[in-house]
Amino acid sequence: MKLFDMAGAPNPRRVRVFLAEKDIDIEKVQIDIMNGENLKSDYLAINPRGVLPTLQLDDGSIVDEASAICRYFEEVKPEPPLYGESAKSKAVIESWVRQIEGDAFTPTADVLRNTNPAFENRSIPGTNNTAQVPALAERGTDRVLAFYKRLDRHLAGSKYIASDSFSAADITAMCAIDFAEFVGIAVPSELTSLADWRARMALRPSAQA
Ligand SMILES: N[C@@H](CCC(=O)N[C@@H](CS)C(=O)NCC(=O)O)C(=O)O
Repeated sequence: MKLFDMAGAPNPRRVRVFLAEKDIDIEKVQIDIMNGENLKSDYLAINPRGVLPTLQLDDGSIVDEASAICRYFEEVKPEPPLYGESAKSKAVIESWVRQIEGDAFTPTADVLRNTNPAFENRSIPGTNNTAQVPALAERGTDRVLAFYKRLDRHLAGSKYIASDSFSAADITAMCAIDFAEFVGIAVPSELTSLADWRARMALRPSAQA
């Protein structure tokens, strides 16, 4: 089994943090998105979408999408549970993972990919040869900041995002917010519940993954 990964890339990091929390060690193959290695034929033969992360199982089959890969490992090694145990906690964690992907990850990627010259004609991840649309960057920042306000209100008095314990929702949000900061979207100082939660997450050893 191998994980196609790129150190520093935010979606692969979600899987690395998840594996660290589960104490699972697997082979990792580095693919450099910045020099377009993910769009070359060797990698496209593994994942025709040209995106990372990708998990290749021992039978050669592949799983992409960070959350789907994490769910595979949740099944293989259920402890500690990171996608919930009860019907309710599973549903709530899934809901938050999807919200964080849609309201933080995707709009942050829109900011980076529609402004940075390195992503000229690569405004959508993978093999899509798509021109940049600068207006999407402005919309992306607004969407992330609106989400931060909502998340801050939600976190007031809560230790974790989606359940009584640390979950895949916390991992997804930590990676999304660190990515947004890298792109230049800071957490506004008045959002103290979000900042406190973030500081606690950063103390977990898995945050270094
Ligand atoms: N929804 C996907 C997003 C995957 C994605 O966009 N990955 C980025 C790296 S963080 C990528 O592969 N980019 C390829 C490119 O820029 O061409 C997931 O959760 O895995």
